Amino acid sequence: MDPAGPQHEATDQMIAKAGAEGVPTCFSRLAAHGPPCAFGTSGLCCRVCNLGPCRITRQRPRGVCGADADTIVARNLLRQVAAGSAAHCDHARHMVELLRDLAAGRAEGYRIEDPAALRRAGRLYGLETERKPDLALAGELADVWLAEFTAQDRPMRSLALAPPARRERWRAAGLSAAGIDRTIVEALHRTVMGVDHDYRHLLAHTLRTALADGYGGSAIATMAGDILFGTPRPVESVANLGVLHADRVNVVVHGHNPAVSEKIAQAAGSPEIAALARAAGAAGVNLVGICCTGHEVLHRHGIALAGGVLQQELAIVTGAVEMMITDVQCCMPGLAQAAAGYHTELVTTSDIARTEGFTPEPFDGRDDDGHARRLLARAVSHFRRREAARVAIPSQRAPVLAGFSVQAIRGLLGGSLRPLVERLADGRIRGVAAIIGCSNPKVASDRYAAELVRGLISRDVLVANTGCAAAASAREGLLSPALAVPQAGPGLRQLHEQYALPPVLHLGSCVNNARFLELGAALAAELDGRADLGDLPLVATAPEWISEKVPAIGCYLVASGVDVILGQDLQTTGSPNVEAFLSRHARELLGAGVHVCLDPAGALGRAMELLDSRRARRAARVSPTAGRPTSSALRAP
Ligand code: SF4
Ligand code: MSK
Repeated sequence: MDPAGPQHEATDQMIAKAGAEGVPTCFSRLAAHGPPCAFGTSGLCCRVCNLGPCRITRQRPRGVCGADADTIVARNLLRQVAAGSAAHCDHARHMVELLRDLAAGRAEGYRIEDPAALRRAGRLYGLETERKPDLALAGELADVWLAEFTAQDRPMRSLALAPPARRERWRAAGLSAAGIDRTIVEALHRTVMGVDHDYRHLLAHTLRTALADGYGGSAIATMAGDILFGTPRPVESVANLGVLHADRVNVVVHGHNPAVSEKIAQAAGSPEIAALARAAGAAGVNLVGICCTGHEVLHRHGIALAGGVLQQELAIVTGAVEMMITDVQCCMPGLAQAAAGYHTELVTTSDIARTEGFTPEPFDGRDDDGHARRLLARAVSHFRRREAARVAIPSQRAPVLAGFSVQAIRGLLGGSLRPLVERLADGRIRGVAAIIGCSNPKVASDRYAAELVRGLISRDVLVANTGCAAAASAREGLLSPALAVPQAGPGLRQLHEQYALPPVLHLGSCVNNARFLELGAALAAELDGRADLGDLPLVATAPEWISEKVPAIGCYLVASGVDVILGQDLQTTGSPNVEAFLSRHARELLGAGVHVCLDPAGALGRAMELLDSRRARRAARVSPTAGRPTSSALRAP
């Protein structure tokens, strides 16, 4: 099966180079695989016990145990969401453990980079924050967060990050998640053969598990990252494969955990490493990022972004990468086959991630600075082994303005979200759309995301971008205000003119989708204090998805009252009942549902319909004669 259409130019050049040099990539492996299995695609394959595996057909509507399509599809989705949530939550655990170790004096070389973020988070959990040294507060907060993993009989305290009206909806629907670990363990228990077979019951736990991700794992990882490494502020940089340099030692950081990449970034800027690089005949060391680790160093340090998940192997195919330093998630094992064709050393820095062909170099909080310097020195030593004749770096690179945390947005708007709320109320801005998720070689990568983002901003919808979808926008120049503003509608142009808030906001990595929840909650609070995310003109789209983390994100957004439009089906098409639950029943229960629009024009139309109907609903509920302030009436334009 061929990728469905042309990839972006730089990506296409490297796919062609890989083909000419006989280097396998996910693109060539996809072609070799042919169409994917229809049972897997529709969710109708069950392999949770050894009576099977069972595949459901019209002739065989039940598995050997008697499970029907609804049970099997719902069970598979819950397992997917549990796995995706576990990835975000374990990432959060690592960040919290680092914070705890720092407070206890056991994390050499780390510090509280942003004390204001520490105090902000402490206040959210009701801690006394004013008369306490930073490290004491960090220790207390780490304990509170660790208890979010182990809570047994009470809901997670982090659910209080959502507006009160939303929490009441979860309570009424029985969706308030208990501790993260309990919720995810229960998801696996329920889906073992012979436990939970009611698809509605399974799907309710799917939403509960996703909430443990959104308000637990993703929000905690985001807050802890800001405390330890700084809350992002707008920073200029560049993106695409053209950020690699032919005359420098190129080092790529890749994965999701910001702790290691922070240390690598600090070491890469040291005079000692620069001197080593010069001695090796290079002009210096060029550090760039891929995937969400790339977003972490982009939005805190302005380090260039080479690409998203689909560019990881292609960066190596340039022949100009001396070392790729990976941590966790989305680091393809196929990197080893790509690197075998060049001089690139692959390194894994996480104790839980091992891949043949990767050198294990676990960072453990002891001498991480020294460890980072030693790794970079080794990367420099590989420079002499580079084959100059095989180096081909695409020229494409686009300017980027990244780093729009909610605090940064509020800062640009003069200290309050009121200017944005007023514009949402009077229709100058028609909504806020999160464009999130992966890039998938099965579809025409970037086209969907770019067309949708362009369409949204031209209709005065502010876009919040994360993960590989943000990398796609970056490649298209849509994260550059200079290039995006002329494509925006009058409302967004005026917002930029007055407040320097661009039409497309880079919110960061996958766990930073929690910033979209934070923005929604802050807008709701600014609106009238009783508002819910479901009352706001918010929508989310995942144009393409690969990782199980994306169904988890989609489910916590829906549970939060944000409609989610997917550019590709979930693996649930084998059960019309499951699909109806996610699209219609979820809407009755939570005010939002899952929609699938396979083409960007359809997605744009649906997004505008959803945003405008939310505005009309709010306007109908809050009539001017009721004496409410007009700014709280979200009118359709
Ligand atoms: Fe088949 Fe049931 Fe076992 Fe699934 S749990 S593999 S449907 S017998
Ligand atoms: S990196 S989860 S491929 S967005 Fe967060 Fe990209 Fe998807 Fe990984």
